[in-house]
Amino acid sequence: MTAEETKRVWAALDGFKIEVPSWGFANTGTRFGKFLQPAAASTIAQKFADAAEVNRLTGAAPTVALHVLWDLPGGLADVPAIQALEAKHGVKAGSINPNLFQDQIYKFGSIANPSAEIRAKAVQHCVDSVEIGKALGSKDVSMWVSDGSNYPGTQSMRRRIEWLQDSLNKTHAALGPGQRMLVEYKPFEPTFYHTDIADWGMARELARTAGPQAKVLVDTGHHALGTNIEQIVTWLLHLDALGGFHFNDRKFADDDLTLGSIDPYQVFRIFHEFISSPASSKGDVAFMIDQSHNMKGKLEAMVQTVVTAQELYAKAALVDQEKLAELQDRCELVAAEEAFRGAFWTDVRPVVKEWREARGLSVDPLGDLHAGEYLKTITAERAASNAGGGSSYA
Ligand code: PSV
Ligand code: MN
Ligand code: MN
Repeated sequence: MTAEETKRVWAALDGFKIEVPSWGFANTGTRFGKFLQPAAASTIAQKFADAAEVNRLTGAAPTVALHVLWDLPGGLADVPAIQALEAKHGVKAGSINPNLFQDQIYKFGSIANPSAEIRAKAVQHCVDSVEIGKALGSKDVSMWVSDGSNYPGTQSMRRRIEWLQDSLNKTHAALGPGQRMLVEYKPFEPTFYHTDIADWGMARELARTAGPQAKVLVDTGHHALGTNIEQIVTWLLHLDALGGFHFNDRKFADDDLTLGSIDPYQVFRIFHEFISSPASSKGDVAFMIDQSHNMKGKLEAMVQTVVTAQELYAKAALVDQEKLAELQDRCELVAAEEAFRGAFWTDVRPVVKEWREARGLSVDPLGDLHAGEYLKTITAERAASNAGGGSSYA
């Protein structure tokens, strides 16, 4: 690796931050049940402590995404407790995630429900989430709207567009000056016939009509298989409409597996589109993790994902943009492809290690997690409360 390349990778790593989700430290399951882990976090205090350990080991995860219903069940009244945890652990609250899918009233939808009364309740929850964000000084409210329908003809997709727009406009109107509303999309699940915000075009249009502080959130697991996600990312960057990512990996659907476990080349390609776009369009894009698969140890999985993200970002930073552009212009296909994936094939682990050393970080985050006291301590402390055993069928 040349000195210039090393410099580029170090600069990229210095600027690379990725948010961890509070729910990624907790026991989660599938439709079929939960397999409990002895070290999984149950309380928000435990989730903050785990997030702080990930940040200590990697130096790249200074914020933790919060899910309102799970982490602040008391709403605004819970803010002082969160602030105390921020002060104690040195990691900050990140994006605020309203919960629009769990309450019984949301059986037929939340902010796009045919009932004006239920829509109003859902919007109030979103506005409350905005207020929590304001109180915590956190920038993003991430809107994952699970609304949709399961059978053709049972709902008016057209009228639901109007309800969605109205609800998102109201939420946007509540935002403070530094805040943003991120609109996430997903083609399926929990509903299977139609989803109200099914793709990036719908999310972009809803964000555009809601106002200038609304942007699109791309979750890598929320696409049909084969979709060219990096092209969507490029379009959103071009439109100055990209607000952030939920990174994870999947084989089939929204599997929420650890980043790069199935297709690291795709993550590299996404990072490359980000890195190679003009500074003006990518100034404010939030990198977040949305993973919650339940087989790997939660903390190990999170450290593994952050480390993988750093390594893939370093690889993307290695691409010689000038050279690549010249080869593309001359349509030298094989040379261009090799210049591109040559960066992907490069083993960046030594240079990332050097960077970790120079920054006073752990040079082997996963190894240190295993060797250190933290994981042992929380495993012993939490084992009893995690020993209940999940039901076979949820
Ligand atoms: C459900 O699909 C989901 O995974 C969405 O991606 C949200 O971002 C996440 O849950 C948290 O609500
Ligand atoms: Mn997501
Ligand atoms: Mn998802």
